[in-house]
Amino acid sequence: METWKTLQEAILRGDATKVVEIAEDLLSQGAPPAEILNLGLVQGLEKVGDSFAAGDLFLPEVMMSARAVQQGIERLEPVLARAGVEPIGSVLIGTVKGDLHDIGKNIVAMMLRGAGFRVRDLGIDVAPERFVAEVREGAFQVVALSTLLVTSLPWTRKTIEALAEAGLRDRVKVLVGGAALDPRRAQEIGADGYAPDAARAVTVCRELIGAGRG
Ligand code: B1M
Repeated sequence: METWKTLQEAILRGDATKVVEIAEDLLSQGAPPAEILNLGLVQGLEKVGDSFAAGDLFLPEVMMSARAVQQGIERLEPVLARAGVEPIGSVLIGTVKGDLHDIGKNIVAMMLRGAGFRVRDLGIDVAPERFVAEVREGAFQVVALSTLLVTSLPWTRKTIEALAEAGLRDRVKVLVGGAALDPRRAQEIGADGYAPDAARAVTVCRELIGAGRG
């Protein structure tokens, strides 16, 4: 039987084929997809991050592991997403300028879709003016900004300021999250909400649009 440990070992090796194979085996054994995601894929990548911080892994290896996790997530997405449900709200999501990290942001987007939100994902390295243009064009209730790098934090603040300067700040709520943020920083930069993980991003989004906890 495949285990979280064998999944995490495959992630550390950056073996995408094996990661997808183990995720499929776990699914067919009846493991809940949310557990495969959180106990297998996300924890595996956290171990990669620890090894990187300790100098035991180098950037190309981290990239291989990240790619393997991304493929595992893509395999889980159809099982996690709930199809054919009337959207409960619309969210515009992206990783802020200067930041290329997207795995956490992708999980947040996936969980929001699974919870019934319509999500438009602008990807990574998104400039403030792009967010502004999209909010002007679309009917979004929440703008969700992901920031992992401390060096990109000023761009999160600038994105919120750009929405205000464009006269759009009252039209949307701003949710922020990612490793560079905490509740205090979120408040300092003028966000309406902060979530430490994808599950709580769903809860906070629901609260921000007044849809309750569901
Ligand atoms: Co980079 N990286 N990285 N990296 N990377 C970190 C973030 C770092 C902490 C590693 C370290 O030094 N220990 C460090 C940041 C330090 C800092 O700023 N304080 C770092 C660095 C320094 C860098 C580079 C500068 C390295 C270099 O070039 N020397 C470089 C920067 C490139 C750039 O962005 N301009 C870089 C590059 C990369 C890779 C490309 C190799 C790869 C990214 C691949 C990809 O995303 N497609 C990568 C990775 C994989 C990591 C680590 C190892 C893992 C990140 C991850 O995906 N975690 C990371 C170390 C770590 O976090 N332990 C690290 C799993 C993911 C599920 O978690 O993203 O935290 P996370 O998302 C969570 C929550 O944060 C939250 O929910 C998610 C799911 O629960 N969340 C939100 C995220 N967004 C949210 C939005 C919300 C709400 C919640 O609302 C809007």
